[in-house]
Amino acid sequence: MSAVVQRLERVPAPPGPFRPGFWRSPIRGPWLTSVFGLVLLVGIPVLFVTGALSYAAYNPGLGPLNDQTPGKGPLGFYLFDWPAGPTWLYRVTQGVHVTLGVVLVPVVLAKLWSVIPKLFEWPPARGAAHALERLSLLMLVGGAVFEFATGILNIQLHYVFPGSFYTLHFYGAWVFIAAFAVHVALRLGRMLRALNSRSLLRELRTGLADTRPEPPDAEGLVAVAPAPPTIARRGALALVGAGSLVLFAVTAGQSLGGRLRPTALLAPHNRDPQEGPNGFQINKTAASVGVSAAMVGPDWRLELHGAGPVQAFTREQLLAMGRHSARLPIACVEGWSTEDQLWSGLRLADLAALAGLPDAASVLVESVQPPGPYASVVLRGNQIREPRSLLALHVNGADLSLDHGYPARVIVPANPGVNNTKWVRRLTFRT
Ligand SMILES: Nc1nc2c(c(=O)[nH]1)N[C@H]1C(S)=C(S)[C@@H](COP(=O)(O)O)O[C@H]1N2
Ligand SMILES: [Mo]
Repeated sequence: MSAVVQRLERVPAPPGPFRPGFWRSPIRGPWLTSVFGLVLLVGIPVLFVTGALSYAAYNPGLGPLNDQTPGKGPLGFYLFDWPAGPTWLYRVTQGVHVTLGVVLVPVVLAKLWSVIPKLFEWPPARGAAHALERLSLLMLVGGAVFEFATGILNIQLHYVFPGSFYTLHFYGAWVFIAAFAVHVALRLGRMLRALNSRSLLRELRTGLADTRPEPPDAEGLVAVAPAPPTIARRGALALVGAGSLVLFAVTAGQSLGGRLRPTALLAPHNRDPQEGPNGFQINKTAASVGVSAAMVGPDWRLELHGAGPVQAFTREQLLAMGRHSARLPIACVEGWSTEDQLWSGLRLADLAALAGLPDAASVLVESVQPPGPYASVVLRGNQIREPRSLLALHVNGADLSLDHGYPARVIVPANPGVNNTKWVRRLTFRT
């Protein structure tokens, strides 16, 4: 190793970005890098925790149906029974996850810009420790780019990696957070010193004319031959902050709802479809997943499996069995959510009792939809017992529309949207 390193050190740096004089921004330096770093130091753990919570909310303990992630084994160590309430729980955790992820994009880009000379360090490795450190940075940068890119592609292009997004994003998150933890452990002291080296308030009062480079640093972030400044540090901070603010303004409405909903220009489900009781976001229309009106016509039956013989009910029979109501939102893994809608139908708990398993530990919910993603899910005992968990037949006083799951759909408090199966045809309760 050391022989290789010695030989490399004698090789002159290739021209271009590997040469010390190439990077000339006069504002690049440890202080600016640390300001962006501080924002990410707070933001990334929130992203990670809310993402990990979303994974728990999928109820992956219930077997391969809800959780397509193979061999997750040790990474699922923290899983717990996701609660069936408060009703807004998943709206909040996933709204924060997606909105914060979008809002941090300019900060991540600025942070990468601020350290870009390090990418072209010469020689590429000065020994084993340095090589290892650079490898961990590769995992850090690669992990960050991968996580942000897959997350954003998924919400914008609507499940671009059919079936595999979840797996990619999940494993990517663990690689990224491991590299992040190493990076923080190695750099925290340096970051705090750099932050203390200048006053933020003073920087905010310093205009272009008074902008000077930071003092030369051992890290090689500060330009050795700085160009005259074209933007002050406060200008750079304002640019990044404004970018984040604009992204927030055109995204957050999809989760906040109300009068802010139309402001969510970047949200794939911003377009509030129609007026009327069924006039709230539709994720997959019936047509888009191969569900036709004929499949849920007069021949439709709800099959109930449990302890006794299989029972089958027409919609009229279900309607005659009574009606319970609950105000619940739909909160999608993509981050958008609806206001509470008034759902009514039968309690899952009552259906479990009817199936002869009042203490059912789980229920397999199957849709008339052809087999594929989201055509079936498993719900847990605590979700079945929660009295606001419904097999809904009505929403906001009207029949469910075909796109919202007519003749019957599941709606459970705090459940990720993806587990609220539409066009239900069979419930299989199990102990
Ligand atoms: N059968 C079936 N149910 C489904 C889906 C689906 O594709 N097929 N999509 C799910 C997803 S991802 C969400 S967010 C919610 C959205 O419900 P909505 O379209 O009524 O708003 O339905 C869920 N139920
Ligand atoms: Mo969803």
